[in-house]
Amino acid sequence: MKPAARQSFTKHFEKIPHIAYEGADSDNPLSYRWYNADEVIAGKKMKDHLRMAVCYWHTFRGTALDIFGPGTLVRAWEDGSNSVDMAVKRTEVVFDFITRLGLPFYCFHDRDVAPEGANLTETNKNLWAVAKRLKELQAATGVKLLWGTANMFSHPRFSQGAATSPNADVFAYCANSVKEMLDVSKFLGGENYVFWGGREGYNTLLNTDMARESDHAGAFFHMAADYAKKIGFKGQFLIEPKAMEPTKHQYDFDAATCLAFLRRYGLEKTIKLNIEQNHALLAGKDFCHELDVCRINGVLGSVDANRGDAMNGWDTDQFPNDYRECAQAMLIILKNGGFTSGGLNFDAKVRRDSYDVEDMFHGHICGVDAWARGLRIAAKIAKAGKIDKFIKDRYASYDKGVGKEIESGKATFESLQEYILKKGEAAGNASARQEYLENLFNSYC
Ligand code: XLS
Ligand code: NI
Ligand code: NI
Repeated sequence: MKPAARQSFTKHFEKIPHIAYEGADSDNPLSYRWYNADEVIAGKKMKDHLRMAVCYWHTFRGTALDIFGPGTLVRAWEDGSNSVDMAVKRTEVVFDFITRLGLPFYCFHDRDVAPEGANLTETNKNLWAVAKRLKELQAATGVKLLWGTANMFSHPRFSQGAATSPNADVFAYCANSVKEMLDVSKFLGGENYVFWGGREGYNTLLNTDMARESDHAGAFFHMAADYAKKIGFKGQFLIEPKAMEPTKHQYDFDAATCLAFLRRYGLEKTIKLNIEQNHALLAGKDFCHELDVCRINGVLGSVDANRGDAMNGWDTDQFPNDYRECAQAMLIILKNGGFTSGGLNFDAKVRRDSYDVEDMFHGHICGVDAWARGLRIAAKIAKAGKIDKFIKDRYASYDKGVGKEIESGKATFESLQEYILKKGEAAGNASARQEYLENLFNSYC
């Protein structure tokens, strides 16, 4: 870590050391047991494989309010106002936190960093006032912006959607939001720009013209792409699928649904996907299924690294802790050639009764180590090559004879009928060996 990153901007984390790698046997809960940023694994430093980011909203704007009661997290640095002054002061706490964790990136929505003003002109001005301070802090610490985004779901004006709202003024309002945030993301060197659908969806077809809403969303993305090109913003556009919550039918249900949308509007070369573990669960899919759908379609962009609870149907946004799932995910990411512009963003929050600043650190340390351990395991599995070989061998019948003719496009129904009639019956299937493979996978953990 560069010496500059050791500086403390605030006194709020005085009792917390800079989190260092101490190895698997350490009994210090404020240390990394698996994440050793500069250690080379599978040809690359761990920090460059994982590209981990702190998210501004949960960790610095969340108060843990829920529908049954108000927030419970009282942070000493907050003065209770939602002023620009407070917004600027808060940035120093954020960077103090990130540098103590030694992570290379952060992510934010426009409204996380700066409040709305009395009118839209003032709102835009507020955003730029804070962005200037963020740029100084990035330069002082070396922390970079993984992605920027705009919050187009909290304010009541977005209650019927953003670019898919039936109200054209809301569409225009959102054009301003994304335009400003693209400018800010460029200003801060953001490596990606994320669109999570927010309230883009519907609750009943009795009031919804799905075709028009879909066309409006397609037009919105084209305008965003045109503007990014115009200003020379080089960051990767990402859509973050989510199946439900807040609306019943979210338009970006899952990876496959997003792909169909991108292809319908000719956006498949412009936009990749940001896959969130918890959102995959809400779609009734495995996280790794969603990642692999992206990989085989060339749209694996980035990951919101959190975890949901398989027993309930909402976005619990917990810190990831299942290193075996992280290992399987890392296998897919490695197969994809690793991240390019993307990374792992901890879109996760501490529980409502985890009141202390220490808990913010424990949550992140747990997530960082789960993924770091997953990377170590995945690298071992990839190097051994046994699982890859098993999968390759399973399809060996397509490497020769009739299978090869099918894959090369030479076969027809007639040629195949002639072949199989002569044979009279298909060759017997080999065992798929799931139990053997699950045991083999565990042996690397
Ligand atoms: C909400 C989403 C959101 C996006 C950013 O469920 O996960 O936090 O990541 O808008
Ligand atoms: Ni997310
Ligand atoms: Ni989410």
